[in-house]
Amino acid sequence: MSAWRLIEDDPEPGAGPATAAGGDRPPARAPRRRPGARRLVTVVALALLTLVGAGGLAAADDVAVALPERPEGCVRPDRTIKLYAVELPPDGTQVRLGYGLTPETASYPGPTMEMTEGECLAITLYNQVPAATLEKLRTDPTHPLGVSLHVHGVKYTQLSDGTTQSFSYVPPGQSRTYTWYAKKRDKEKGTPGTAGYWWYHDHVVGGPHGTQGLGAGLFGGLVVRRPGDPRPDRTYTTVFGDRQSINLRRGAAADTCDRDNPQPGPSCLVAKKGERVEFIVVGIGNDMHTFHVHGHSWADTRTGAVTGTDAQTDQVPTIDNKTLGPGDSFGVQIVAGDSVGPGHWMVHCHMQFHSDAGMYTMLHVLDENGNMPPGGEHDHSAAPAAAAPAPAGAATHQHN
Ligand SMILES: [Cu+2]
Repeated sequence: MSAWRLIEDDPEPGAGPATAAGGDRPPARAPRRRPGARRLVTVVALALLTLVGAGGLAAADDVAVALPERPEGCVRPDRTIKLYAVELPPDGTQVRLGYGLTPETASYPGPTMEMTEGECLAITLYNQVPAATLEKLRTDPTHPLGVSLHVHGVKYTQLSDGTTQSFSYVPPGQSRTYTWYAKKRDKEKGTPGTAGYWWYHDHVVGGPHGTQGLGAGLFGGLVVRRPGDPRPDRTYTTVFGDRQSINLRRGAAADTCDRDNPQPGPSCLVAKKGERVEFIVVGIGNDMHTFHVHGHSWADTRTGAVTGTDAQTDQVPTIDNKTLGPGDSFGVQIVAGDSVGPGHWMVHCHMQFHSDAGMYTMLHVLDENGNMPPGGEHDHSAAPAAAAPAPAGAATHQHN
């Protein structure tokens, strides 16, 4: 009875006559056992089940439009964004990919997305990564070539899932529009809102889970706010990953701030004293990490801020270190240099063998005028990843 059973019953090639499901396959989907073809059947079968479940048998002719394009509550997008997936200059032999609001500004992490609860966002993703590059990253020769946009935390329909299993990916040279909906809390149903700190990533490059796309840089942060949430002056996305990496960098490469003219970016965390600095913290890969900032602490609430009486705020822990597993994300807001002043404040994973291997960077807190006071110099020479023996070209960057 189950649609899944239908797929599992599909015989091996040459094992017997084609099932009804097999006979439905378009000829263009050959060879027969190609995973995509099986998935098409799954999608159609699920759509049929959905119709049946909804008492919609009379609408059998409309199977093709059974899946909604947008989540309930999103009548039409409030805003549209163009996003490009491109190949970046390689790091040694390591392929690098990035998302950008323009092809020229692509980076890893990709641009930070910001939404407000109740908002519906349409993002058109243009795949400009050469097919040859995607082929190089492919771990299974039958896996389709493409990139995608898969998001955590907000609502989307299956058409915006960003997987090969649901055909919601983008082949080379093509584009696709994904719709995200930042649902509000529904007090009647008792369902929560989507305000919080999330992330988005590829789910297709290399294999069905996008492991190669993630390792190459196709990820970015998302924050969903509620009206009235405290607004940060600066937002940084820090993605903690395998090989002791922060944003796929480690040791000296994780902190490339120009001492005289620091430009905020993925490898330069800088703020002036008194600015509210927001971190979107994300875990990728296979390892556990912790997020720790020297000299600063925060309330472990959705926004990092506390309001209310002392008795109420005593219910909220104040922390300066938080555990992060693969796929987890959370947000932190601190006031830079609050009561501790300017300086070079370390941001690192507190698993000791990770920090020892270079899993650290710096939050450079300047004074109110944007200068680092005398005496604030710090020593770059202690970068152990550069000092320790390492494979050629692997001294400071993550390599898969
Ligand atoms: Cu770690």
